[in-house]
Parts: sequence; C-alpha cells; structure tokens
Amino acid sequence: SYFNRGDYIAALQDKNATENISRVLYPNDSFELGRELRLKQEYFFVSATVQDAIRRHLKTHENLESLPDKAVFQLNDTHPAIAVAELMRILLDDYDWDWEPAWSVTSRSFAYTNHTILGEALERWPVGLLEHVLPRHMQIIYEINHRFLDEVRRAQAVDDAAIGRLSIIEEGPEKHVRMANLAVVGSSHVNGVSALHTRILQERLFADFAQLTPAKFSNKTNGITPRRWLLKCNPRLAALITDRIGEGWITNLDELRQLEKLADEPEFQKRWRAVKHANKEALAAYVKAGCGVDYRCPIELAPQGVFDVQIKRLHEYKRQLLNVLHLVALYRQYKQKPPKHEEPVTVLFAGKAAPGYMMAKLIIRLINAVADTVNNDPDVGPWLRALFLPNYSVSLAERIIPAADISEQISTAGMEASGTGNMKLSLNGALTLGTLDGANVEIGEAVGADNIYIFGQTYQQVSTLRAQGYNPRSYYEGDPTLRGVLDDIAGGVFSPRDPGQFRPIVDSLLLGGDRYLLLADFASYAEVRERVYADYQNASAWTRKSILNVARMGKFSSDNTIR
Ligand code: O9T
Repeated sequence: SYFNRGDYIAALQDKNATENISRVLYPNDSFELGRELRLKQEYFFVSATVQDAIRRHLKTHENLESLPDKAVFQLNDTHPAIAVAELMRILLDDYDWDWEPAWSVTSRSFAYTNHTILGEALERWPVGLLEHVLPRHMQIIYEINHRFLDEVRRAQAVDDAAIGRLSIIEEGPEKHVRMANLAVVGSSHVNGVSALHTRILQERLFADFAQLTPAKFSNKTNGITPRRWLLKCNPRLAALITDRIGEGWITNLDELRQLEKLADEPEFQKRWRAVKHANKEALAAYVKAGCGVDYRCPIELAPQGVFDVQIKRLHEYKRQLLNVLHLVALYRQYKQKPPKHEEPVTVLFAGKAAPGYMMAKLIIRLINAVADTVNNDPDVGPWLRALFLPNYSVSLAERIIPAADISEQISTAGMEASGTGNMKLSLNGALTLGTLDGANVEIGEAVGADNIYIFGQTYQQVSTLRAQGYNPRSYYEGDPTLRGVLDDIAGGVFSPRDPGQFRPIVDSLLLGGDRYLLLADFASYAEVRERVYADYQNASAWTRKSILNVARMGKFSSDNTIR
C-alpha cells in the first residue's frame, strides 16, 4: 500500500529495518557500544536458536522436562545471555508452565563461558532500552533477580554490599541489566578460559558468586585445532613431523612429544630450519604480490633474518605500542652503532582496529610512520625493518604464523583472558616473548623456562603497583632510553609534516596515567627482546627451543578442551 500511495521511502523502511537486524555483526572487540540494533540482533539469533532446539527436542520427546538431559546451551560470552529469559518466556507463556519447573529446566539448560574481565567489554543494557525492545523479558529478568536475591538473603550467606554486587540490576541514575550476572544465575556451570583468568574470575569479577556456589566455577583452558593450525596452514612442517613420528599427532596432539628426542639431532634440525626458511620465502612472495589486495609493499622481506611478529586485534591493553616504543629504541641504538647480527631483524605487525577506536587507529599510523623512517634510513635498513601488513584475517594469519620466529604476547598481566594466537605461533615453532598473562603462563609451564622469554610485572605486581599509586613519569625521568624514545615521538621525528600528530599517544602515557603500564614494563621488555635477538644467532640452540615448543603443545589442542 505504501508503493500504491507512491511513498517509496516508507515502503522500503520496514524492509530495511528488518533486514538490518542480521545484515552484519558489530565489529567492536572487547568493547560494548550498547546500541539498540545490537540488542535486537542478539535477541534475533537467540530466539531462532532456542525455538529450533525446542522443535527438534519435541520431535523425539514427549515434552520439555527432559530438555536439560539432552541439550545444553553453552553461552559463548554474554552476547546470547538473553536466552535465559527467552527460554523462561517460552515455557511460561507459550507452554503455560509454572515458574518453579520452568526455572528448574532453564537453569539446568545453560552454561556460561566468560571471555574477559575488561570493564569496557561487559554488557550492561539500560533497563529503559530493554523495556522498550523486550518488555516481557525485562519483567522476567526482574522476577529472576527478585527470587535469586530472596534466596540469598534467606540463606543469610552474605552482607548487604554483596547483595548489591550479586544483583542482576545495577542501581544508579540509570538502571542497567548486568548480562554477566544473568548468565551466572541462569547457568549450571561457569568457566574461565585459562588458569590465571579463572582465578581472577573467582577472586574478583565473580567473587561473591564463587562464595555462594564454588562448585559452579571451573577452568577450561582454550585450545586450538591442530588440523587448521598445523596440518593445513603449515604443510611443510606437518610433512616433516609426520615423516619422523607418523600421523597420529593429527588427532592426538600429545604424540608431538616424540619430537623431544629429535631436538638435538643435527640432520632433523637442518630440515626444521629449511622448513621455516621456505615458509618465510612464501610469506615474502605473498607480501610482494600485494597480500591479496592492492597493497604495495615498500620493502623486500629478508628470510635469512629473524621474523618477530605481533598479530592480533588492535587494543591498548595488548600493547602494540610497547612493541613500537622498543622499535624506536632499537632504531636510535642501531643508528648510533650497528648491531652484532648480520641479517636484518624484521618486525611484523597485523591487526584490525574497531572503526570508532581512535587511539587504536592512531597507533596503526605510528607503526606505519616508524616503519617508514626505519626502512628508508640507509644507516639502519640493513639491520632493522618493520612492516604493518594490511587486511588482517584468519587467512592472513595462516600465512604469517608458519613464517614466524618470535611470537609477541605482551599484554599487561591480568588483562588477556587466554589468547589463542600465542598457542598457534608456538605450535608452528615460534618462541614466545611474553608477559605472565592468560595462557602464556601455561605455555611457559608446558615448554619449560628455557624455551620461552618472559618479562614484565606479574598480575600481583600490577595490582600492588596500581594500589600504591602508579606514576608513569618516574620511569620517563629515570630512564634516558625511554625518554629519548618518547621525546622523538612527541617531537615529530616520525611525523615531520605534522609534528603534533602523535602527541595524543605520548600524552596518554605521561599525562593520561598510562592505564596499561607500558612504562613500568619497558626496561624489562627491552632487556629480554635484545637477548632474544642475540639468542637467535645461535642456530642450533634456537632450533632446539623451536622443536621443543612444538613437541610440548599437546595440552593446547582444542580436542582436549572439548573432551
Ligand atoms: C571502540 C573501542 C574502544 C573498542 C575497544 C577498548 C580496553 C579499550 C573505544 C572506542 C571505540 C576499546 O575501546 O571509543 O570501538 O572497540 C577495549 C578494551 C580498552 C581495555
């Protein structure tokens, strides 16, 4: 009828509005914008999934009482947590159940995996928005909360302050629904994704819940699939391994341990190095050909030298900026005095930034600006090169990872829940240069202290430093190397046509409080990274470490995690 009346805009509006719900996923990572369309999108996929599971259950079962015995909804983060209210709505309103049996089935039908403790990432929907989009679900959430808090009060288990923290509703000028609390209350099991992360969940984010129901909480350290992350992405290494230990590792990654006995065998080491070299040549050719896009690479990659890689989403807490600060330090140092190594060190970056994350995009600009200066300086280019590869994706990761020598895993301790890139790189023979964060801790335990490079403040030290009042300026004033680096960036050495371009980055460190403690970890990072480059010069000792990394990665197969 809109068409018939000639109102073509209105005719398309409804169609666009509905199709927009499932058109594209929000590109933010570890960050919640709180947009209405996102809530509709989450509800749309959840409702479709729950309805489908119910339809299939009723094909072979009398009723829904047996649902939790036959199916579990594993909430992969809080994004589908509205499903708890949706299943309650279906049982109460569509099937006319009473509250108690509905809650019994619902709370046994869900389990929840938490993926982050970052405040920016926690979903908190304004009550007003939920009332507008999903009024019946909001009623049900209030009732879930009321009954849960009543039970807690009756048990006299906790004090009033704890009641406020346990509540699914966050009070304040604007009330919010805490989706993580809804997921915990509505689930039979809650897990973190690494040993350290699970401990932090139990001691901090969900401390009150863990007091009430400790048995609900467990750890499931993340894993990666050996089919994609070795067999498919690194056919040369897969063939070499299979040639010596057979193909059992493909479905039982623990079998890689048989490589330990070959770690010092000169002939095997030679073949191992030849594989890594061929993988670097293949990456160099791919980059030279434009990375599958219209990219014009400004340098030739040098497969003889070390490939030091940091590939991951752009985030301040992941500290790509710490990597660049040290890159500038190396540039300044090599300019004064060429290093001992003969082949160039190549520092590779790749990763996307959320479109609204200004600081992340400015850090990409800085990486490109420093790379441009380093690569084009004839005093330094022979020993140091840097590159930010475009259009990061899983497909690009499958090309970079087999070519990597060093895996940069340098997040502020306590902030990376697990990481899986750390596992993928180690499984392909790269040595980790990292902090004691996420699954790096367990990778270190698995490969042994001699086969990993650990630096920086521990989680405990970070907590203490913050409690005492962290002063980034004291590091700037006390360390001439760090001062030189920050003064160069702030002074426009890497942005001569716009000298103030990178001022916001330096200001975030010296005036903005340095939230992620880059300056506290800089000296330790510099010391260890320079030791890594020196160690790479000893080919047989390095190759031994590389082989032992691969040999000891069995624990990180997703087959184990899933089992
Ligand atoms: C964004 C983001 C943002 C984002 C992620 C973030 C920590 C920052 C800020 C924006 C826009 C983050 O910040 O203005 O899209 O995607 C995530 C985690 C810090 C610790």
